[in-house]
Amino acid sequence: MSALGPLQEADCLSQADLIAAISTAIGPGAVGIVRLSGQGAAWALEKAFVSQTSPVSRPRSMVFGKLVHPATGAILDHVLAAFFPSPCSFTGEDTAEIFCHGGHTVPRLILEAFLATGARLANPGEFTQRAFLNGRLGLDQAEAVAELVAAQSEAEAALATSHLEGALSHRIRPAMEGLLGLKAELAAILDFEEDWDEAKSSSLLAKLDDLMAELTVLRNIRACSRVFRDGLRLVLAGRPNAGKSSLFNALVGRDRALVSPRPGTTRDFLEAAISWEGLRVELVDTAGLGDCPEDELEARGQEFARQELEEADVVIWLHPANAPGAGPPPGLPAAKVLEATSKADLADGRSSPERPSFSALTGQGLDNLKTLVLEMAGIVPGRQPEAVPNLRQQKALEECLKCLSLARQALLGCQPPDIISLEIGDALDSLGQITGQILSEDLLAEVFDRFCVGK
Ligand SMILES: Nc1nc2c(ncn2[C@@H]2O[C@H](COP(=O)(O)OP(=O)(O)OP(=O)(O)O)[C@@H](O)[C@H]2O)c(=O)[nH]1
Ligand SMILES: [Mg+2]
Repeated sequence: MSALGPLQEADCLSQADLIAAISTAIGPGAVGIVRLSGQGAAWALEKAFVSQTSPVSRPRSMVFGKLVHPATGAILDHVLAAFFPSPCSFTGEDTAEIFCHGGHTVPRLILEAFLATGARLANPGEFTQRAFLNGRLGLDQAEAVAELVAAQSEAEAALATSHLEGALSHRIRPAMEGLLGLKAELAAILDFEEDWDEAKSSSLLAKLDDLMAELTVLRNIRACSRVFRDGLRLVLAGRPNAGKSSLFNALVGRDRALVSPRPGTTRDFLEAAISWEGLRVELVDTAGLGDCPEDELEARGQEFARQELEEADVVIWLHPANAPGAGPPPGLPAAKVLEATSKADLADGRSSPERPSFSALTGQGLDNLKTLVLEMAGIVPGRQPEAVPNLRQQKALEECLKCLSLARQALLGCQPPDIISLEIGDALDSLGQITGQILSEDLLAEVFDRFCVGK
């Protein structure tokens, strides 16, 4: 197994057919980018781009010129073009990029001009897929490209960038090398009939345990760091009239939810995304959970609220200072509930001193509430993990650990070395699915179908 490194200039890639796509979002915008990659990119560029100097003769430089339709000769736009010869391009193939005016029409006309030269429309993620297949990126790094494009907060973007740097495979590769070492030791026992004694087996067991511990740490990261990937779901709950919608509005910074002195105002739940310390927080306002709902609608609202309590990462349970009521429903894990006193401006010395208090009306105590929520979610501002597996990678890690515990059992049960080696081989295959060293059509589709066209 060798680490995937950047290709050397001398490496020659066989190039796939020519693909083209608009790489920027469609809609009003100053600049649009149309991208071409594959065999014949230089030819297609020279057919449709007219300038004093050919970008093909000045690789990796921006050249100003006119983009014309190759069949009609109609001038479509004044553009900048750049040519990146294989293998030193994003995809590893000959690539051309056209920087044109943005909007709904010009990029599309330019794309059509290239399709007229014989290029075909790229599939979703096909540029990144080619970069991966040509060894420019590991599979985990290719997935990081999609994560970066989809990032909705600074925290998600920082994590995706660290994945793009290869943070995940940097943690997985040493484990893969360790497992290959174990396989080699087992093969030596088989091939050279080395002694298969207790000393040998306990030395293998110690090494296997170390590798399993390493991988278990990585497997467990997701559970405690998921919020950096997926954002934090913060649910505001309490009895009717507790001040949930007022807190929701205060945190969102505008009047988004209806507020009224009449209990039972909120029925449907309301969601809004806000950013705290660069972290995406999905804020949810819910219907009040009273003793007995007055009608069918209130009952359904309460059902929604209970569902939201289940799905929350953190729940703020509000006790109004002027009418303290019951706590959260039983069964809700205490570790995710922050009980707080609302309407602190009406306190009259009645609020419980152990609970944090705030007033949505005056803004008093809101900063403290935010700090407490972040603490409960285990978030230390500025300290976030470098690698958090996505769901696909997590599944592969779980599978790998399952195979390794089978190998461990086989080792403890004094099974023949080839049985143990088989399990370790399966564990290696699971890790290889994270880095992309083990590939299948299904795996490629699972990863790249989630991309957008042009990436
Ligand atoms: N003085 C004071 N009044 C508040 C405060 N927060 C909410 N209220 C009042 O309390 C009443 C209920 O507020 P809401 O925010 O609608 O309460 P809710 O929990 O969303 O109520 P339901 O949706 O009916 O369950 C309104 O009259 C608000 O003006 C506060 O911090 N101070
Ligand atoms: Mg409400």
